[in-house]
Amino acid sequence: MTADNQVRVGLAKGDDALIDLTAAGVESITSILESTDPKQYLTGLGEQDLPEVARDDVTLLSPIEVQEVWAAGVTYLRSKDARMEESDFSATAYDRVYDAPRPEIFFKSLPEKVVACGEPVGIRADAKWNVPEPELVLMMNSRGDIAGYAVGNDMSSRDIEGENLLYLPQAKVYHRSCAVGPWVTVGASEEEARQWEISLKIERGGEVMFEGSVSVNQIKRSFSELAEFMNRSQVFPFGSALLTGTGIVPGDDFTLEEGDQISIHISGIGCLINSVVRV
Ligand code: DO4
Ligand code: MG
Repeated sequence: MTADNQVRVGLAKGDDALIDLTAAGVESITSILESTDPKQYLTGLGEQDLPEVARDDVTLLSPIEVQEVWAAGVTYLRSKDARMEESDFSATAYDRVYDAPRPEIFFKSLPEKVVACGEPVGIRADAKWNVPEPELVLMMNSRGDIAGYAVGNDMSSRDIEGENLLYLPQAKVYHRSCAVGPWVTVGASEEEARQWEISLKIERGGEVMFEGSVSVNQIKRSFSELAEFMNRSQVFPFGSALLTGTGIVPGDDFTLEEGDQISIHISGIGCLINSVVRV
């Protein structure tokens, strides 16, 4: 969004500038993801003589425009182990789904509720144990093809999920519980994306409270498998976004507090930064 509140579609040019694709008639990120070859389409647009704007002069909105947001779970060993430990009586559910042919996939957010880079994410007022879940996001088009990638945060209330697995929607879906940003990266194959590193840093009053990282390659399931299940018996007329699960879980003594800053970096994409607010 520009300084005068106009919503426009931009293509990154280096680290400091954006090419104004709206000037070329591009109406949405969704339309780019719907094209047959988003990378080729953007390369062609990048070669046109279009106006540019400094990155510092715009506010990045979430790249989720009209897509339903879903999330896969227990796709990394670390997530399975942490959840089995926190769980009261449903520990075996995680073990079973980790090894089952069908992945866990759950609804996470309506598009208009997704938080952008720079906006606060929420921790529930009635939860005592809250963590961010840094996850690679598959941006799929209406044909179910993976057309791009983004950085996601599947905010979770561990005490609510741990008390009873039937409380999962409350642990996962609440005000400001999902962030996606800072933009969409196109053109990477699954093989390339699996070489990326996801890292998480949580700061409180300038002090680092937690740092961790995981290779995307540690994900148990293939992206095509997740995309196939996501689109089974489903119709997504505008495409969809799928968070692919977390492989980083802070130690059991850690919970987020209001005012914390969460930075999630994925090496092939960029950094999603959000502060924390109690909701
Ligand atoms: O099984 C509950 C949620 C799992 C999840 O969100 C994850 O593994 O990232
Ligand atoms: Mg998750």
